[in-house]
Amino acid sequence: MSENGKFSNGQHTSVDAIVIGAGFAGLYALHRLRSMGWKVCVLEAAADVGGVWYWNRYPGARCDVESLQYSYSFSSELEQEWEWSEKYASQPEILRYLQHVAQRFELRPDIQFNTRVRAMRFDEQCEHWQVHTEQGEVFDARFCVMATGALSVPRLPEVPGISRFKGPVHHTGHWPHEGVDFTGLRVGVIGTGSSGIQVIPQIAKQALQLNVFQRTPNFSIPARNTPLSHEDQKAFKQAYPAHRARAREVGTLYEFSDKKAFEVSDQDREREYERRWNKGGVNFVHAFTDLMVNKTSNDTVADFVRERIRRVVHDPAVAQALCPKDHPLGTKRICVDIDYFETYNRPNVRLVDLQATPIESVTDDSVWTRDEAFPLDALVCATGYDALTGAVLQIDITGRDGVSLREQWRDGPGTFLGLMTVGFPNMFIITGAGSPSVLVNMVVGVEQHVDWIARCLDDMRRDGLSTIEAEQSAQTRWVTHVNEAADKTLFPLAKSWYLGANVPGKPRVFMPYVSKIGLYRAECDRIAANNYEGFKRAGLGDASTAQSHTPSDMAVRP
Ligand code: N01
Repeated sequence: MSENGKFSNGQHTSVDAIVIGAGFAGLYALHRLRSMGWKVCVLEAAADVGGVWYWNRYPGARCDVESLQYSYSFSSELEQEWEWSEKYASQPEILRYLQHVAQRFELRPDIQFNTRVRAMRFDEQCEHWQVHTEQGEVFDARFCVMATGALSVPRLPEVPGISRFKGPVHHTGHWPHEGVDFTGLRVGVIGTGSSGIQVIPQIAKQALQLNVFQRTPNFSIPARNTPLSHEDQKAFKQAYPAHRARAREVGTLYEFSDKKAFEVSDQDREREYERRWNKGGVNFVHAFTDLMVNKTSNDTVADFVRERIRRVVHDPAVAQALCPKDHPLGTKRICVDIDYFETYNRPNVRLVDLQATPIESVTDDSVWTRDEAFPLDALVCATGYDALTGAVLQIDITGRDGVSLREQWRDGPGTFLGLMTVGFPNMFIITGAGSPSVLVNMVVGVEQHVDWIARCLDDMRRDGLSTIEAEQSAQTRWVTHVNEAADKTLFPLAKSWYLGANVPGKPRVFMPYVSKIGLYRAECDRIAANNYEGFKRAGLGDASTAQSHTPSDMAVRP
């Protein structure tokens, strides 16, 4: 890289692989590919590493996977030396961790920051990708790795007049770096998903008045966050090899049950929910094996949580409005909170139930529902993301025969293994639609994808090949398999972002692959070992070779 922090100095730059994004996925992709001798450059829109953890600086932001697990496993030195301060790490701590990783593995020299990719074109003649940035630079590489994140394109609510609001409007996914002081202000928060549920208790402590505009109530489980002592960590770290090996099979080390909900007595079931509720976290949804596949079983756990909400929230009408009713528990990403429901007992917090009185407009100083005006000084939108496909489709990508990815995915993302899509050779997507992705610990998913890509590139180099691309028949079968896997569960019953339901006009396709990551990993490895069955691989100018692929019989488990 040149002295001004740029690769290209305004000129055309050629490398072996371009990685787009410097979050968990991009950093590991750079480290892994570079260590195999590839010349790699990372293009990152932000001014530093971190991905979502760079942007999501809202108060209360923290991960709902335990910090000792939400971390890289590729370096035993790294996992031993880094000390986490809490069971669930806060955003600043995760960002510091990723900055440390960048420093420790000397990644920054190969990352160009403040560089947003605008377009990508596959040049069929030389079988290279040309990558165009918003600043007009052009990068060129045989391989492209989309490490663009599953939840990285924030969405503002489609509320008439929101642009007229005179006060500040902050999206949780794009929070000001200098922080926001809400002291003495009348604040409105729109959205009660994972981000809203984290930010609301924090703003409530500062604001003069907080109005929470809730369209759909969500299930949330107390985090029971605690500081992590050195001794706690030491014990876990000593067993890291075994923990990581297990995580590669199951994603996150939850306490998995081996019983169905009705295999135990009503009292024992209640006791188990109670025990897990007191322990806290996502572990709660693994109380019984059939909670995600049997609606009657799921009703028992949903009733338990609704009862807890009623116990915590003093005003029965508010408690009732906070009780989720329209989807089974866990079919939208379960939320994990610190004092969320308790916050509604504060005198300065009011729940505005948009199902009773929808937002009609925003004026320069107020949010208007059908029944009332809410004068506000600041507005916070915790209104989510264009998930899984948003970041990839934000880039104007053109593959073989001038086909645009936006056009190809008009009816939903088609991928083979979630890793590649037909007609876009040498373009890999990390934790994209069609892979377990957001349904598992993202770091485990990221490492699995990067390792597979690294092996794939190495095999191509060994075999003297220049292109790899998904084969249509394999992709069609994979998409069918992913849909069937989701249909065996309760997931499709929720209007969730997993399904694209939060973005008007987005095709309703269940995007993540519901599978244990170990089974998915085995399938990816089997395909690679079987001469990349289902992919076409070719040398420059060669006739392509394709292998037929049928998904092996993979058990489905959320
Ligand atoms: O976004 P969401 P998020 N008018 O899409 C509401 C991860 N994450 O940023 O449900 C009114 O879940 C919308 O209402 P409805 C995690 O995977 C993890 O909270 O569409 N309301 C909903 O309440 C998570 O699932 C962590 O009716 C509107 C909310 O906005 C994912 O990111 C922390 C509206 C959006 O919820 C996304 O979470 C944070 C409108 N026009 C995030 N439009 C942790 O690890 C939208 N809404 C803890």
